[in-house]
Amino acid sequence: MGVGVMGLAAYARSQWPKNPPLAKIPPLPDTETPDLSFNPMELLRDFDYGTVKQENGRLIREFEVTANSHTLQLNRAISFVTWSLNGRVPGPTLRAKEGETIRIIFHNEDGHSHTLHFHGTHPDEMDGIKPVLHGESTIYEFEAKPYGVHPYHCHVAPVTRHISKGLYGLLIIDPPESRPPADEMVLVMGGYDLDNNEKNDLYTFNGFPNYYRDHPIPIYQNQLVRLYLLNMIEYDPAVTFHIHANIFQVYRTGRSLTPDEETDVITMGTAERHILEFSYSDPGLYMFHPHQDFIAEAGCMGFFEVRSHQTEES
Ligand SMILES: [Cu+2]
Repeated sequence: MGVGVMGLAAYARSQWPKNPPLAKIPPLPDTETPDLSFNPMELLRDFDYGTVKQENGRLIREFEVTANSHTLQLNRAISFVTWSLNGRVPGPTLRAKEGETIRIIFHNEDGHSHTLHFHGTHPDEMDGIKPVLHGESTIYEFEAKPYGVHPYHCHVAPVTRHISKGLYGLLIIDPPESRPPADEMVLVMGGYDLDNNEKNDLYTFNGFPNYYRDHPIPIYQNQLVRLYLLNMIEYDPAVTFHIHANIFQVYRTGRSLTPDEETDVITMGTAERHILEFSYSDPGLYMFHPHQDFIAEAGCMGFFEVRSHQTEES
């Protein structure tokens, strides 16, 4: 296509409407919590589109991801040394368009060796299984395909430990024709094994136990929500995800443009991910959580706060 004429910045803009496309986002509540290293309310709708570059006539969408250690105050009593990516757990939600060349520059500033292994398709040398030592960097470069929702994670043994300490995130590859407008957000389910006994002690959506229980996610009544949902809980072979008082459409692995099923509870093994779509017709507070209630009660719990436009605008 005529990118040279169009200009790179214009090209990059033309690839996506502002996220979330055309959806109206409620004002975020005041979630000032100085003890938090990152804000899960912002992380929820934070998509990293990288930087578009042109090299020898090729367009490359480039991302930078840095691994490090990061102490998170998980609740009033418990702080825990995580392994983070760009200072957060989960790592950044990378986003590209199917068919683009993407380049991920990975820096390892942590004391242990780590990698980034991407799901999706790519040549073996880009598979992210060769450890990147402390202080070193590597480049993963491949064509973004197929469209869908793909997890990435560290693949250094013991992988369960490297994942459960926080080294994971999502790569969203958008289909050639964008999905319809929606309030788009990411929820990643994770577990923390605090005492190294290969059992999870706390569970989370987006890094902090019970964050969205204590700070419900504002959404608008009658507006489509598109949820990119990933299960990265290690040690428990599978969990479910359930939303209250509603039914959602499931696009399994994000690999279709029409729903595969509708339900209100979906079972997901470790690394399984889907797109769920729904909207609420009545304002109120609605819970979401895995239906393994011991997991929900150990931190994997949240609420949607459904607001009416009228209330908001009056
Ligand atoms: Cu690792």
